[in-house]
Amino acid sequence: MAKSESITKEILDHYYEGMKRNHLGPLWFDLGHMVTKEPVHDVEPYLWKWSTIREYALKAGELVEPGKDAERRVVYLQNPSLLKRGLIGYGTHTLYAGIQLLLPGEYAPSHHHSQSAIRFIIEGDDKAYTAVNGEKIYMERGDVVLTPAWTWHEHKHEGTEPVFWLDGLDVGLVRTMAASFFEQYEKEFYPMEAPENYSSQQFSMGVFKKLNEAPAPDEPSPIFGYKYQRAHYLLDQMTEADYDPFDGYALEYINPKTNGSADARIGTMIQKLKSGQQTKAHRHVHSAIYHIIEGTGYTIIDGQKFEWETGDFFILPPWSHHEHVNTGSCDAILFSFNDKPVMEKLQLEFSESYEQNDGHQVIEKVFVPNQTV
Ligand code: 1HN
Repeated sequence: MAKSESITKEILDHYYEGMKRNHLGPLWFDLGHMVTKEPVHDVEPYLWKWSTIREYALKAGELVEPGKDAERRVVYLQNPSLLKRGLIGYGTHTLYAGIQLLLPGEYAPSHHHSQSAIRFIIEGDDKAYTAVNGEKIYMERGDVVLTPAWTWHEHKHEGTEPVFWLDGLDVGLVRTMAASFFEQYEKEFYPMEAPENYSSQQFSMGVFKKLNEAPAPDEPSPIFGYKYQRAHYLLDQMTEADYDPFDGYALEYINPKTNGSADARIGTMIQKLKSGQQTKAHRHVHSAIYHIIEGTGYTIIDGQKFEWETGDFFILPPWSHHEHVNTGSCDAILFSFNDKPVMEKLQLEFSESYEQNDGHQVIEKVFVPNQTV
């Protein structure tokens, strides 16, 4: 590394030690650590069985009460690879997933925060609602409910059966940006300001705009509730021409004002694979958390096989080759949420297909979840 013979090891050692003491560094050694050829990360894939999550969430129903012992009664998914770095509540480096349980008659009080949140209803029959800025959105199995950043939201159960849903938030992203704010509403409930399910009903009979209405690229979605019935119908209408080699029959939830992602920062997708279908492998910068709405199959992530069935959750880390296989006799339907909108806005999104072996990975390892109870 020395420029000339006269520069001795002693001179260099003295120089580098002095640099260190003064909290300076030589870029000629360290550029490769800072600017890597490809994304480098500590996010490992993981899979949780629904039977385990459900058992722990139900038990929480006996142990803690929302609005009293807990702001929310939620069992969250902790990625073990990120806990090693002290990152509590991280599913991926940007995304959090938790399972919330609300029992008949219960409520969770109104609050807001700078994190965006999406919800996917796992068990529910339209008798519990999330109120978003004073609008009640009733929640049925398979529905997606948005509570975009800073919207006031609360939950209440008016029915007779337990309701479980997935909460997906951009906890890691907001933490990295040092931008977390949280505030409780001054009362337990925010005033009801809009008719029930108003935002979704307003758009269910067609989407219109006033003549003088300008495009609104930064406006949040006017829809807070996306019904499963509609998503399922649209998936069933898709033809061979709509089949995506990497994602099968896939739909993204959108904001009709912008045509972009329904939530500005958290992307949401539903996809279907028919019996026996197998997608081709690719990888992208954005990370995702998957939930199996129904079906049986597996996903290969960087050569590791993750076997799944209805209700399971798995982590798709950034920049990891992945392909999905439906091994069941019925359709497999997968919901996922991701950080793609952020990557796209920051011009960091990039993807590439797996070129070897006709686009399919070789299975080198089979994942076994840690089931110590
Ligand atoms: C939150 O506000 C909810 O409103 C659920 O139901 C989970 C996890 C982290 C931060 C805020 C909710 C949350 C959360």
